[in-house]
Amino acid sequence: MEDTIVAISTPIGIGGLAVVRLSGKESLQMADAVFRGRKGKPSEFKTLTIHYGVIHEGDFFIDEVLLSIMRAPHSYTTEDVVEFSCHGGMVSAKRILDLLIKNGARLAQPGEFTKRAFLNGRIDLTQAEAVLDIVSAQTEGAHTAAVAQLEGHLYRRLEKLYQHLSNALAHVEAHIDFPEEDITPDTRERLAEHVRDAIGFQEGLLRTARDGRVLRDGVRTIIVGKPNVGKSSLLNALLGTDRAIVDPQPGTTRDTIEEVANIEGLPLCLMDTAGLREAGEDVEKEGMERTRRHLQAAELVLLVLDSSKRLEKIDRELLATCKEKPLIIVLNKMDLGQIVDANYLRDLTTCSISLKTGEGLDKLRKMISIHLWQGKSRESFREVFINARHQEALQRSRKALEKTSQAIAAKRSFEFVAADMREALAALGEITGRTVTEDVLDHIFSSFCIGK
Ligand SMILES: Nc1nc2c(ncn2[C@@H]2O[C@H](COP(=O)(O)OP(=O)(O)OP(=O)(O)O)[C@@H](O)[C@H]2O)c(=O)[nH]1
Ligand SMILES: [Mg+2]
Repeated sequence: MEDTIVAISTPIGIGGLAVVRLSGKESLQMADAVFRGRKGKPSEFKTLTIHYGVIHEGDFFIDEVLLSIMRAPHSYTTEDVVEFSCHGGMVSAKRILDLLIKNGARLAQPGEFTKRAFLNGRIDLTQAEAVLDIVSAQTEGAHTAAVAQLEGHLYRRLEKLYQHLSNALAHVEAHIDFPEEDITPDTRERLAEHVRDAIGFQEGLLRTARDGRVLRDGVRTIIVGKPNVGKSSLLNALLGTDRAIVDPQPGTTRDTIEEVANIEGLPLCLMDTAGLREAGEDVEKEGMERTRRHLQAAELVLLVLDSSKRLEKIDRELLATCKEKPLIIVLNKMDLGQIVDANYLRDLTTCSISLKTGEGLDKLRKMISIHLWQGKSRESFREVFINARHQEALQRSRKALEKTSQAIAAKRSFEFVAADMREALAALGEITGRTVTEDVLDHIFSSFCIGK
């Protein structure tokens, strides 16, 4: 990491402030070249201090800034870091960036600051991923979980497991190296127990994958029903905005609308669809086809029925289709009376609401949140939740440990046992970044934005 990197760390657009971040050996000298303050030069400033001044190119004044100095090793990357807080908008930050590049800095790649923090040993890979989770979090739940991961909750659990297994491996290797020493009869037994404990530990982590997906990606939820039953009204009510057009005319929604709603701190990826009816014009048919396709991919279905009317054939058909999915039946328009055939819906999860008066909406939110989070409290957001990459590596590691178990039980030689254990450890090491290839790193950091 010889070169000094620079990037704009705030989104480009109209706003009060923007931040340009510079990291590397030459940061302070480069700041000296472009910054003019009342007293002193950046290379003389103490660490963790802020300084008012201007950025200039020769006699040409570019912008007023506040300079933050973070000297190595106590900085985001552990290198010398200088941050320029300048005016927001499209131009100020860009001109400072260009000026620093002119002075020898290199434009940072996506995620390169965080990658340096990892390569310099300040954080592990799960913490680097947590940074990405924090900036892409859409709800409080996702954010809280990401912050806990950045604090090292997941890292510490994985390290404990890693240490436990590598201690066991050290014993096995000692037996391989000194075969003349007697293997006490309980050696295999104790080893088998250690491996079983480790598998149990892995399974505990693997069980968090589903909730991790809910927090990070949300649950794909589709709103379906006949035309005019109140699907778009439901979307708007759950979002808390007038996103979709609501109209007394049936067939209002033609295109699918997708938005993320926040249900008690959890993200729900909501999709409003065209109303389904039996036959119709070609345009409508296309809408219905699309709805059916989306229905297939959905993880939760909100089927809206008009509770003031009797069920029609299309309602029954929809019920039959949706029953295969996690389903909540929303009996809307309860303000107009309850005529719907309740007996027919007996064994299903239903919720009576009126989107006109707002009655029942809180209860529906609660029902959805129970589906998403099984009624656990908000405290649980701080627990450990693995992501898809962790899950894949953990599954590989568990497989290797199962092989280890079998090798021990079959009384195979310790060489075989050790080989399986090393495989399990290598897969575990990939999660925290102990043993990681350049490809994996590139893959992780390429999904970051520039400036992170
Ligand atoms: N009385 C009453 N009217 C409602 C209620 N919910 C929605 N409506 C009305 O029903 C009509 C249709 O609502 P939408 O939300 O557009 O229904 P939709 O299912 O999206 O309709 P399409 O997009 O045409 O399929 C509108 O006039 C709403 O104001 C309710 O709970 N009670
Ligand atoms: Mg609609």
